[in-house]
Amino acid sequence: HDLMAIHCYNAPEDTYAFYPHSVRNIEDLCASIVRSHRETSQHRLEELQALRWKLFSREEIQAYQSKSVDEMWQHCAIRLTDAVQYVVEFAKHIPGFRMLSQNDQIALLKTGSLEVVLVRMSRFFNTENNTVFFDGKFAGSEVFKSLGCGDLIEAVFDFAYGMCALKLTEQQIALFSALVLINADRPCLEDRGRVQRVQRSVELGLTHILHRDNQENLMHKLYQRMAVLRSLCSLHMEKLHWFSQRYPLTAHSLFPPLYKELFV
Ligand code: CLR
Repeated sequence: HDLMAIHCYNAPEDTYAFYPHSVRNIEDLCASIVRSHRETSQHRLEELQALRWKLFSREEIQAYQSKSVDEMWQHCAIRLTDAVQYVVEFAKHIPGFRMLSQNDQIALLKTGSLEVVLVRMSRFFNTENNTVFFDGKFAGSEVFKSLGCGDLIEAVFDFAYGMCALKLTEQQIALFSALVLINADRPCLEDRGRVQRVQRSVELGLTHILHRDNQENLMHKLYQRMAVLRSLCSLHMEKLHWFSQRYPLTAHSLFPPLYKELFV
């Protein structure tokens, strides 16, 4: 059980964040979430900006395209799992998250971690040529051809493009990611009321930031993005199901344990 690594101890110093009543507490809550996002974001925006024209060569693209289906799935599953691990770290430092039962922490991560990875993908996306930072360079959707799920890849790239169009700041991305994760409507929650209280505090934080930035109109668009995220994740599950029927050996012995635990 790899997710056990998130083993929760009560963190009394977080208690105030359960329901911040004053603006000061809302600001502290936002600051914690933004700090956690920054510390777990893998690459700073300036770094990515500097690399944005580092593209794969024709030969490198061909090498990805001539990988076998299972080889490419395994490769992508490893990359995704790595990204999920950073999201688990991010979650642990959202005030209130560690006060949830271990069951509820795991339930939220199971349904939300891939969604947060996809939100984070927009930071790694170049809209000028529709490429994503992958394996050290920027890759177009053709790089993922050998996975055999072009519709999923197109949908994921479209989503990243749409997220970029919102031009969110790092702080807005941080708060939105926290809101995607802390969702009291997820299945299998033990103490929905408690999750709801944490969710409300994060919602207050996001509202506060959007108000401060004079962008309240974004809230509605962000809720629309959340609906798209759900459909992407169910498409991912569908593809994974198809894949593991076809290649049970790879799915069972070559996928990273955390990937299996979350999705298979
Ligand atoms: C997302 C933001 C993370 C860093 C990161 C790591 C792996 C990347 C991912 C980002 C975006 C989506 C990605 C993934 C590896 C494979 C996956 C490019 C940039 C593509 C869409 C293929 C999905 C294949 C599944 C069907 C297994 O902080």
